[in-house]
Amino acid sequence: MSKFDNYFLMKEEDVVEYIREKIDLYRDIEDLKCKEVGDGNINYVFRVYNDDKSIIVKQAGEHLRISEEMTLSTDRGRIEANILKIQNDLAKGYVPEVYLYDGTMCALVMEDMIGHKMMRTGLLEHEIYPKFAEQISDFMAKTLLLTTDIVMDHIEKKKRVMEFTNPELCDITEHLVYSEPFIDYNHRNNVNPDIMDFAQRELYDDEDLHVEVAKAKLDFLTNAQALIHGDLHTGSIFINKEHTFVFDPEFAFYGPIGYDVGNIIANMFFAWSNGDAQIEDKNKKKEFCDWALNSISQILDLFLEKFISLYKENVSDIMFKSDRFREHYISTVLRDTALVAGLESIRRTVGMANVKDLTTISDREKRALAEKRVIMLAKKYILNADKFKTGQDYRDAILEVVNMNL
Ligand code: SR1
Ligand code: MG
Repeated sequence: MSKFDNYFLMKEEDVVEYIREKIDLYRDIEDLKCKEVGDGNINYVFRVYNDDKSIIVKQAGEHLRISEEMTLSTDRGRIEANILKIQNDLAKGYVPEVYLYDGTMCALVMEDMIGHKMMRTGLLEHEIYPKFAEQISDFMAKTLLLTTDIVMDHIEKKKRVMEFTNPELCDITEHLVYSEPFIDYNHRNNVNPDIMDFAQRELYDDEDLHVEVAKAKLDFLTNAQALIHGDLHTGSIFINKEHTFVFDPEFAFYGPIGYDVGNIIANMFFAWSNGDAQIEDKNKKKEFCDWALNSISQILDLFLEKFISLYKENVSDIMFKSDRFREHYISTVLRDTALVAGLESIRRTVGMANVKDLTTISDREKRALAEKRVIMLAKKYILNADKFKTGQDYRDAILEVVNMNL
């Protein structure tokens, strides 16, 4: 009999005992300490460590951290453990290694990403990551294209779709990303009062926008295109100047490729907005904002280049080998990318789960301006999604919005 034979939500002292019991390498270590280090909306993340070693335990609670009223099945850790193993096979070195998934305690034990910092935290300190565009585009091209019907045996792919059916986490996204920011039916949007009238006019009252969002929502519900991360924002990345780790894929399921790519693009513009509003030194501001803007266009262009080359090397279905079909397929991925870049931008500005990049802008007027720009840019992405085909298209749209009188 063990204390860990039945589920309970662990405290720091329990986690030390848990690691000693479950991980051989830690069994006899006396001086282990533990600290809860999670700052996400959903789970509890513990670091167990001494001077030589450290390891991470992520435990799913029945209630979400962001809201005691929201509950979720604790099975989400299984999905996370399984996708991390697949992603490590497809894109070696970009995800932490999984040591154990314990379905009873709903705990995932994994590699500590030592020497890396949560990317959003680093971006809020206006750190620059020169290798990010290259590495994240590599990660996305490999993990996304190689899990599609273009490459996989179709029977194996359907088994994967079943394994990664993730209804409760998708339900969160369907409400928080694809619905509530446009119609606040659950009354849990967080809109900065300084932009309330603007949000009313540009988001709640814009029927054309609602129709495009509805089309995108149906695509999210039905397009089982690739095994996507499902929540690929800068809080799901640990990074340093040399290396990028992607983690926290509990929202993973078979969905549109553009969902991951669009999330990254939107979040890099949040970083730009924070730098533009918060950095006082002119040269430093230019350096950081230029890097963030260049990263957006490079991520898109590098992703496209890598995706096309992987497609040509790995396409397996005879009907998908034609150049004209490939071009059509990629144009749908690019359209979805722009749509999701818009949706993520809007929901992180006015929805339930805001981002610190915007909420920590200290000057009220600057914050309102940043939020209005994000919304106007997002509407461009959504209402003209077919036009966003290259990094330059994103760069042009951003510069247009930055020069608007809002
Ligand atoms: C209720 S959870 C809110 C958000 O946090 C997660 O990271 C996802 O982005 C989700 O939408
Ligand atoms: Mg998360």
